Amino acid sequence: VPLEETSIPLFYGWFLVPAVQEKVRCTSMDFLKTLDTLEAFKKHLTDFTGEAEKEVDLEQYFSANSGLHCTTKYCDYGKAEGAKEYAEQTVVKEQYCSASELSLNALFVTPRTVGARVSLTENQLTLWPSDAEKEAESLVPTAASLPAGSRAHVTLGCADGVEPVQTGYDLLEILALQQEGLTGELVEEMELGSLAYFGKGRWLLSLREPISAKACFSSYYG
Ligand code: ACK
Repeated sequence: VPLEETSIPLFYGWFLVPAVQEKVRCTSMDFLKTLDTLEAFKKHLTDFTGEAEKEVDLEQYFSANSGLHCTTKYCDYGKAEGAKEYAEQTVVKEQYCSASELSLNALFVTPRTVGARVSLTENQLTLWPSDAEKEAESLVPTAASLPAGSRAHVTLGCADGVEPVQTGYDLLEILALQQEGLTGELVEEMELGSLAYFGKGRWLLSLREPISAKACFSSYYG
């Protein structure tokens, strides 16, 4: 295989610096620990367990993700659509290895994934693939009508047998509901922010204070 064909990574993204990973992981643990003790959560427990009276320990339910990052472009070593074009963009080359502050403004939980929503700056959006939301259309029909960057997230954990790619779909699903005018059922003001329930086990915690996460734009080869 010629070198140039092997030089495209598995994915590009912003990689949180180690100290920030620790902070984000702790915040996420705190949230999960509290969420599964809330009466409102227990009321909708069957979303997670399928059975009425079973309990769930959310910290156990999700396997924590390591190497926290926000994917910009999944390339699959060049096999993904548009991978080569993305890698060749001047902005990608210019910003490669540069530091950036990601703003995490919400945490969300579904029976499949737990993640943090990332709100991208205009400069960060220059690295965002134009078809990232549209690509999710088969799973989230209205995804393409959401603003660019809507899918941006950090996967914090996945349930058994669930792939991390699901986290972005779960986020888009919640945002699509919001776009339709649903605000979610306001459940509770928590220390971290306000918690809303969107049905089918979908929970969104809008953070009172967004987490500013230092990250490096780079790539992962695996
Ligand atoms: O949590 P993530 O954003 O979801 O980070 C991982 C990373 O690439 C390595 O697997 C993401 N990923 C996997 N498949 C896709 C895909 N088809 N489209 C977008 N992102 C993907 C995954």
